[in-house]
Amino acid sequence: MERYIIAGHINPDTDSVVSSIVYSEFKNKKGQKATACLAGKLNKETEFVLNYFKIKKPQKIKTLANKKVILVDHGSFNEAYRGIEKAEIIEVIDHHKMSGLVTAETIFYRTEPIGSTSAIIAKIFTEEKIPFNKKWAGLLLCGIISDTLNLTSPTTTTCDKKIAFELAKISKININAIAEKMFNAKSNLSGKSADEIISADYKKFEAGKATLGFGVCETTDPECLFKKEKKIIKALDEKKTRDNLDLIFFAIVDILKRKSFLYLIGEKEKNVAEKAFKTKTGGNPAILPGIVSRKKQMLPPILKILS
Ligand SMILES: [Mn+2]
Repeated sequence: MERYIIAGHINPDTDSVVSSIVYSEFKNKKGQKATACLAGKLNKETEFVLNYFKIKKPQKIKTLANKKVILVDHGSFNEAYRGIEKAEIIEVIDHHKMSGLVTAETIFYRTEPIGSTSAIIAKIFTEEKIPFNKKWAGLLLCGIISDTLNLTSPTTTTCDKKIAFELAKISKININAIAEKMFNAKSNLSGKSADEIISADYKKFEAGKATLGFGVCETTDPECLFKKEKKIIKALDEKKTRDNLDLIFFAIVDILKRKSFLYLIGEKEKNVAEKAFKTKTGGNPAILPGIVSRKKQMLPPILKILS
């Protein structure tokens, strides 16, 4: 029997990593061979989560080429690990907008407009009547907490909440307590360069004829980032050139005060942001009260202006 590789997106976050780990356990339970693979360096939050449950981090592989691959938490080549063009995609489980995945064969493709891939994985266990163990439940719970900012992001659905409470019961974990620990771990940026900070949670999008890059840093301590402002702006400038982008955005998301600081490094970015958020942005960064989600609140108005 051939082994499946289960891969999350590049610039991995907690949701993508725990989804790949727990889904590989599910596949193994179903008698299929599957291994989770790591699509990049773990962020500090994910490191904390894996340590907390004493789980080894997934192995890194050189390439997905010539492998049978299951994609979790993404469904586009843009965000996939290297070698995907030459891989055989078997299955996709995701909660992002569909963006141009082309396959040679019919595949299992599951996407739901909910707050996290982890919640979809939990649903699959329930549907297939596979019981969770405490660790798997705890891992998926952390994936939900991470993607939904502890069930507060506008991406959160009642389904995420219901599943999170069930997983908390099974894993015997206090949701708020572990969320605080995760967010503190995530906010520890010591030893990170400005380029690492803007690239850690970074995605590329096509909009009309434009290519844009959009980095986000969710934190409980924005002040620590403001101190690195000059270096961050320089790093954004360099990345824009290096990656051949038409526009680049970077948002610091204040998890506790529920607002964002959006860096606008050029006239193009300023014009688009002013129209998108219907605000005279004026200063740099532009302050966006109540806005915390790139996927649901920042990106859609920007893409609308550009297309
Ligand atoms: Mn996700």
